Amino acid sequence: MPESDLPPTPLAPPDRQSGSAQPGFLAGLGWSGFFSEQLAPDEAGLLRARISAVHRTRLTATSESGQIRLSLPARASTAGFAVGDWVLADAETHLLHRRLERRTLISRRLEGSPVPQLTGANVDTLFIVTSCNADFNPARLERYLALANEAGTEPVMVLTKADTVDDADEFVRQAASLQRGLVVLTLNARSPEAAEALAPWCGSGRTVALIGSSGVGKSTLLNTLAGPGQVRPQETGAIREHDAKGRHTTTSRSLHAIAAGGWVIDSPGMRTLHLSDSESGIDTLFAEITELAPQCRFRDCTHNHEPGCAVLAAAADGRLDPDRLARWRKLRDENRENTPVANPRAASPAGRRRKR
Ligand SMILES: Nc1nc2c(ncn2[C@@H]2O[C@H](COP(=O)(O)OP(=O)(O)OP(=O)(O)O)[C@@H](O)[C@H]2O)c(=O)[nH]1
Ligand SMILES: [Mg+2]
Ligand SMILES: [Zn+2]
Repeated sequence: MPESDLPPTPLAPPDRQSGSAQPGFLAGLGWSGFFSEQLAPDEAGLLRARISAVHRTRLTATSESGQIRLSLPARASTAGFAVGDWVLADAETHLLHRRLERRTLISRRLEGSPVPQLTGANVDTLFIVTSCNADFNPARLERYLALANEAGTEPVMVLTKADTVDDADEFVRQAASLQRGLVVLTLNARSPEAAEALAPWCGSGRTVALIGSSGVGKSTLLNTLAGPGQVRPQETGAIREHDAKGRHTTTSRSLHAIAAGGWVIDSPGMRTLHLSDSESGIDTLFAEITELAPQCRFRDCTHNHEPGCAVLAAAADGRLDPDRLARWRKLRDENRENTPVANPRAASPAGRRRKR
């Protein structure tokens, strides 16, 4: 990739790119006490920068000096860096010094790859984007929710293309039933009103990441949030009419400033999400099942067949949705299968590694 290939549009509105150190700039970019506490006394003079794009051989970042390309130490790799990471660098040469510990990290294992894919770091809110059309799939949305819960980010369900249906209520009802207390919004991602609806999560210093399948309107939403009069930060692409599938228009992750003062990480459309290392995220997602478990006769009840099982009893008398129970079992089993166990001697299949 050419060296001049910085993200195509300004990462920050012009006044943020002046190069002058403005008061509050770092706080607006998401810096907080969590990060300053990590600084050693001799690191006070280093530049603090936030990664805006991760390429195979280079990192770009936004900082008080505007958008910069970080110089990497000899033989250093960009693997292990995520968009949204805070790093320290030399203020003059922009030589990378180190990455700071993350507040949150959205990551997943990819089948056949030893390195996790990092969707975003230091994210406050995950906008789970789906559309009021054939893309809407409760089982897939539950996977995204488990990912958000596990990462410690607040999930918000954003249903786009509400303008294409007569009535979005059934989509809202189904989405709201997926997790207790879940905020569900319907909107037209192309309309300026979408920015108003999303404003509570988009203020200065806040970071939002967008996930969802291709074609649901993630980049359209980002362009709307960037505000009128801005160069559109991202390309968007039409979907196939017969099955509403997108064409994978966005191909890499990137961090963008938005009009409300916050920051948005846009991502390529996700294909399949296999869960791993997500036990607590799944427990939060299926709170109605998690809460019944202590009433089972056996402490290690699997809720598959045991006598005295409170979960099976609830499913039998209609208090628990049998479809939810079936999907919970599937996710629990998949997560166990994909998650390295804490005690390597207890691991039966070869290749399992210690849980971090
Ligand atoms: N009518 C309508 N069209 C929308 C809405 N949101 C997105 N679109 C259209 O849907 C298509 C796909 O939008 P994109 O923003 O490219 O979707 P994406 O999620 O970024 O897709 P990938 O980059 O491929 O992952 C474009 O033609 C958009 O104009 C909406 O709320 N209403
Ligand atoms: Mg896109
Ligand atoms: Zn049970």
